[in-house]
Amino acid sequence: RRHTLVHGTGLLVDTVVDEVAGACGRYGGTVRRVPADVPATAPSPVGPAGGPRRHVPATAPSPPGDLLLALRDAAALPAWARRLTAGADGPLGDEGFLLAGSGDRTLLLADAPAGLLYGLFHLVRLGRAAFDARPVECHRPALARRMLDHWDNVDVHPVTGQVERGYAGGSIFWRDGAARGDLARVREYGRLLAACGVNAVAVNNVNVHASGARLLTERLGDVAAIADTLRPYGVRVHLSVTFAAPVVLGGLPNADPLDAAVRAWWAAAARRVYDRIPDFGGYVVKADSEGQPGPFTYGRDHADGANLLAATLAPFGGVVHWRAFVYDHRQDWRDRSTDRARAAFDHFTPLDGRFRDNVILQVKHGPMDFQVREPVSPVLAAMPATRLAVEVQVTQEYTGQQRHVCYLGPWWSEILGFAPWGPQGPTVADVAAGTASTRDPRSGAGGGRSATAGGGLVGVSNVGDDPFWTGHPLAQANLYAFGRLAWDPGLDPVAVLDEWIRLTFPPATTGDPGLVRRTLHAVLDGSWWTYERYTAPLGVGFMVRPGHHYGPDVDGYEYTPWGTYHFADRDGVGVDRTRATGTGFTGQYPRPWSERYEDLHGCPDELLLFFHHVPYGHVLRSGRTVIQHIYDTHFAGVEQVEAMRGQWRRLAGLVDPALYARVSERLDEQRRCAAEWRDQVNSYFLRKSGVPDEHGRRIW
Ligand code: BDP
Repeated sequence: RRHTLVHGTGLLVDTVVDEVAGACGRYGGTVRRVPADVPATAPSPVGPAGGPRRHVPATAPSPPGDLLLALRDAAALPAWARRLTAGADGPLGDEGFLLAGSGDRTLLLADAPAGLLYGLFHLVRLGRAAFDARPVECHRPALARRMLDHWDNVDVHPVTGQVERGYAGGSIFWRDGAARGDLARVREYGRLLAACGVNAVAVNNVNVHASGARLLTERLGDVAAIADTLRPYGVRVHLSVTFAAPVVLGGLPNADPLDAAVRAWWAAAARRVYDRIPDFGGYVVKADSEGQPGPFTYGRDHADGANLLAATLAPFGGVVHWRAFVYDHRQDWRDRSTDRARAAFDHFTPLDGRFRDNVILQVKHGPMDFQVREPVSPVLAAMPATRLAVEVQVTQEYTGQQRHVCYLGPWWSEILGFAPWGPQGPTVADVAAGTASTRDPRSGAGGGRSATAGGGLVGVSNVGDDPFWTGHPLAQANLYAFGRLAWDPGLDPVAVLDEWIRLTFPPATTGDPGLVRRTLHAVLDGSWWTYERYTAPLGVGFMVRPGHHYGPDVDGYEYTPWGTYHFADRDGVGVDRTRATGTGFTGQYPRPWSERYEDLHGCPDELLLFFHHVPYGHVLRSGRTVIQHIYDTHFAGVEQVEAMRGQWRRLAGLVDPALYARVSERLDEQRRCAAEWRDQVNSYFLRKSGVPDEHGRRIW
């Protein structure tokens, strides 16, 4: 029950006032709004600025504020606020904020409106503790770009449906080829994103089908409506565009990036977009990949393609997210050059230094495709003169499709914390932040100009129109963790999960808060490792059913042209990617990792089969043989899922019944599917190898 004073003007400050007013409606307290040019010390009452706002009562004389949310460039702060912030003069940036409290009074200060908004959600996260006496603390996002890509089709696509790789119902943006008439859900989504720290979305699928393509031209009004809805929460809208747009939309004979008519077409398109959406974020492009058109058709390279689009967006401050997921999906394994893991590096590293400043090369975190375990992509350590974004998959295409519990925070935290140049050097998070070369000159070596800023973190969204947003209610934790780790990659993923639990199951709304919290941790904390145990072993990946990618099919992709193989035979398993005898992929890493991965005995166990083909009797660093590891982990994984089910049952009657039922039903499916994985993988390897389980357990 606070008396809040909000000091500042602007759309996002309006949102802050609305949010506080909403809280006052629920919990009591008052909120007053002071325009930026009126001193915060002005006597009350001051009515709400910027026209009447929904929840803000026309203020009667009100008590002095004990919570002040203020823009630093606003008129003079009261003396108590100046005292609290003495010594904290550094810039907070576009999105940062400062929090300080005397016990009686709390101050949240920002340099820009977005900072106030993020600061407000920080207060919400802290709960009552936000109002304790506290020394000044400054918060600034480590990554400037924190983006979710929606693979939403504007129409329902005959093969991939409404949301490609979506497991949470239909699109929140689109229905029947147009924007949904009622965008109330989109506004709620904006709020959810701001609360997690996300500041950008791409609203349509990277595989751009006909109606998705038209968003750039005749359906631009739909995009503008979504942008208007998300703007109050500081979220900028981006569009996936097809590289063939000048042909399919503009009727030109080609889309050659060096053709003057093509350039003129893209320039006009950009002008039209910015006329309608002045803060439009930019484009996302999947080119020359899995059937999408691209510059290769015209004998041009990806720098030619990306720079063409970037040049047209630059005058308006837009960027191009150009995806590095480029490989030939129509080839079989012929020789070392056809290793799919090598493809992004081989295509893109020769282009380092050639991309414009407003091109962001968006690199999947691993060299293959969002598997439950992969090494970090070597591209992230090889393009010092290019802005790089790291792309992760929040939607659980390969991690249980939101039918399985799989909390991905620990996995992303490991990726972001990986140090490609060795433990003393910069991390993947530094690369995404654009600070790698300033942290360690080695990473800048060999490059031309250095990247002016990082490309940030991008996630493929897991959200749909499902009442729980994410299908599996516990998959919301992944959305939350994505945003929080993008803001601060150094956060402990278990602590982030704890935040999510407290916010999602507020103690006052559950039967036994301590038990609820312990149980959710027991179910979620280790769930990524559990998923890994019962699926493809030791980093080898895939083994999923072709097409939809749910459930096991050990040889499903083994003899197809997609480039995802395990090479199991009667003697052994794994992909030889060494320089000595294999594809040479290990040579794409800088030292020390090139050497560690190359060395059979130095390679981390969990990635062994990604880098090496070994006999079943090969002894891991853990002391177990590969074959026994496969059996043991698959039995253990299923047992852990059974334990998760037992833990969850303790919450019957303690949490929302609909949520309880949804999670229970999904845990049953997870148990069934995990056993299917165990039985197929174990029996496959028993039959191939002929080596029995040393514990004599029954294998299918
Ligand atoms: C793969 C998905 C496919 C996507 C592709 C991509 O199976 O649906 O189009 O990634 O990232 O993992 O473009």
